[in-house]
Formats: sequence, C-alpha cells, structure tokens
Amino acid sequence: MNGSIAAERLSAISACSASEEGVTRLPWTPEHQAALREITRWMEDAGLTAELDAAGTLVGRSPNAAGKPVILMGSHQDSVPNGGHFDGIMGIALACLAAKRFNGHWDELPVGIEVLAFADEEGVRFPTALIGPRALAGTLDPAVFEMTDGQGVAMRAAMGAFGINPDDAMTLRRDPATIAGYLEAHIEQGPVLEAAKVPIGIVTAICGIARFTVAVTGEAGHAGTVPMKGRRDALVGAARLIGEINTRAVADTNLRATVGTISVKPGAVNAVPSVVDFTLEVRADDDARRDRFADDITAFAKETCSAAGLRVSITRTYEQRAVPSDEGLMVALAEATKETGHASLRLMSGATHDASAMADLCPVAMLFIPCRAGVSHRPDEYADAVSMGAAVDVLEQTIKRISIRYEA
Ligand code: HGY
Ligand code: MN
Ligand code: MN
Repeated sequence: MNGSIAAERLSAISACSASEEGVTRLPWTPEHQAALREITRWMEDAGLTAELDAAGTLVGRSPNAAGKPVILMGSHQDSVPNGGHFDGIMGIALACLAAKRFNGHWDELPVGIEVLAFADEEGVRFPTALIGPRALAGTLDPAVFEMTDGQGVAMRAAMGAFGINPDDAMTLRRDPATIAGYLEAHIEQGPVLEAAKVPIGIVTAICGIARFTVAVTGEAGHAGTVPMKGRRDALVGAARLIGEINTRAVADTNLRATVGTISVKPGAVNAVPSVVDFTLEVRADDDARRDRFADDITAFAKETCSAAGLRVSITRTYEQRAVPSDEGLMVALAEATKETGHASLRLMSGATHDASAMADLCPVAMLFIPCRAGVSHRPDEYADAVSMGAAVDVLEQTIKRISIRYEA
C-alpha cells in the first residue's frame, strides 16, 4: 500500500523536470518550484505543516513538535541532469508516508517529526552543495551565494528569483540539543543489496569527497608542421596523468577517483592542444587516505609534466568529510527492521548525501533500499514498491524506538 503510493507520487513528481529523458530538476528552477507544490501536498496529507526556509528547504513539521525533541527525516529534491526518478526525492516521499502513520495521534508521540526536502544536494548547478543541511548545522559559508552557474547566474540571484533572501539562511542554525537525530532513506545506488537479496541496508559510514580542477598547459601549434619530438602537447600530458590516476585508484578498493569533465584548447582537429582543463574527484571512507592519494598524484603530475615541458596546476575546489553513522540510530534501525520481519545488512555509502552535512548538527543514520542493477544517476534508475513499502515500515518502527528514549 505505502509502496504503491510512493511509486505513484514519484512517477507524478518526475514530470517536474526540464528534460523528457530521465529527470532534470536543478535548484531554484521552475521544476524545483513545481516539485515543492507536490511535496507540500505529501506533507499536508501526512498532517504536517509545510514551510519553505531561507535555504530553500521545504520543512514539514508535525503539530506536536513545539517544545519537544525532534526527529528529522528527509533527503533532496534535486537531481543530476537526465537523472533517475528515485535518487533523493524517494527519501522525502517515504519520510512523509512514515510521518503519516502518526497523524491523528501526534500527542501520543514524545517527539516531534520534521520532514526536510532539501533544495540542492547534487551540486550540479553551482560548484557547491548541501546548503540546506549546512544552514541547519550552522556550517554554511555565505560565500557560496556569490558562486555562479554555467550561465553566469549567481546563486544569490537565483534564490532571489525564487523568493528567498539567502542572507536569512545564515540564521537557520538549529540547537543540537533539540534534535533527536536525522534519518535518511535512499536508494543504495550500488549493487550490494540486490546481489544479497536483502531489502534493507543500514549505512555504517558515508564516504568523504575531495574535488579538484587540474590545468595542464603546453604550447599550441600546427598539427602538420610541428615535429612530434619536442612538442609540448597539453592533451598528451593530461592523458598520461589521467591514466595514472586510474591505475592508482584501481589498486585501492576503498577509494574512487573520477575525471568527470575535460576541456581542450584550442580544440581544433589540426592544432596541437595548448591547454587542457579537467576535474578530479576522489572519494574514500577515510579522509587521510583520500588526501594522501591526492598529494601523491600532485607530486606525480608536477614531475611528469615538467619533464615534458608542460605546466600543471591542481586546485582543490570542494571537500566533504567522511561521516560515520550514529551507532545508537543504526541499532534502532536494525531492531526496527527485525520487528518488521525484514532482513538487513550493514554497508558503507560510496555516494554522499544530505546526511553527510547533517552530521555536523546531530546523530545521523541512513536506510538503503535496493535499486535495480545498482543503477543510479540515469533515467533507468528503479526501486520497487515492495522495497519502498518495507522502508516506510522500518522508518515508522524506528521513530517509535527512538521516541521510547524520550517518554516521560
Ligand atoms: O555525488 C554524490 O555522491 C551524490 O549523488 N551527490
Ligand atoms: Mn545523486
Ligand atoms: Mn542522492
């Protein structure tokens, strides 16, 4: 029942997309605005009051929350371009359905409930992310509001057009003493649960991320007249570096390194490349190991590029620390899962989440459900209604288990 309601709601909200193929819903866009109208309906159907905060988070709050410790749940409304129908938004839908289980008898619950629909977790439109959780945690850097998207639009202007004054986001910090914890339901975005035929994953830790821009500079020239010997071909230098990044990352099972974007100048078929810019993202469950990998690659780049007469610069542009889940919340999730008659297993998250930043505010834990073939960030991303229904049951039981700690 809840699973099929979630499936229907997620299918309907997928229409809030700038693309036909998959879902494209970036923050501070008409698609975001349309999605908030849908999510407001989900929240009100659960007996929550919905209100947009100054960081663009739609907050669904239970009527009994005043003066009580609050359990926060939620995830992100945004997607990657041509992304899937479940990443992020499913966590909001399942949280609303779990909250609805308490509608009509809120006063029996010693805790309040808030469902949070965060504006921007993917960090695709602007070179930053997680402003919603960071505003609540008091870790938001106001400099991000001056960052611009690919069209030169500053986040401040985009938020203003959305009806929000970003400066007010700096006043959203919550008192950690008022928060019982943050629970996020999400698709696994990997193959482990499906392969193990286990419906519920309990996340032990969320990986950390470091992102860099790399610029390799050589010398442009005529492809036909510049001899091969002595060329200062920036693309040959970059290709060597990218190959080495991959070789070293393959050798470390708990680390991922990805070159996701690259540009070549002058970018002509008959011209020796003079400048290559690419991005490097490094993820690991241990920040020190991640940084050692980046330092070693930087040393390798400087050595090999200078030997080839090339210049190279590597600039760190973004960082998220690796986050362990709260043991008490993981136990509550595991016990709740057992109570609902489902099997569960513990696993690490290679993807990052809003919980990564919420961990600076309060204890966090995540619940994964399988997604078909582990596919995500693609139009064919899929989670079935039975797994979603199981997740709602587990969230409801977990809320009950956590609230026992607050009974008078
Ligand atoms: O990049 C991530 O892991 C997340 O999907 N934003
Ligand atoms: Mn994602
Ligand atoms: Mn996500």
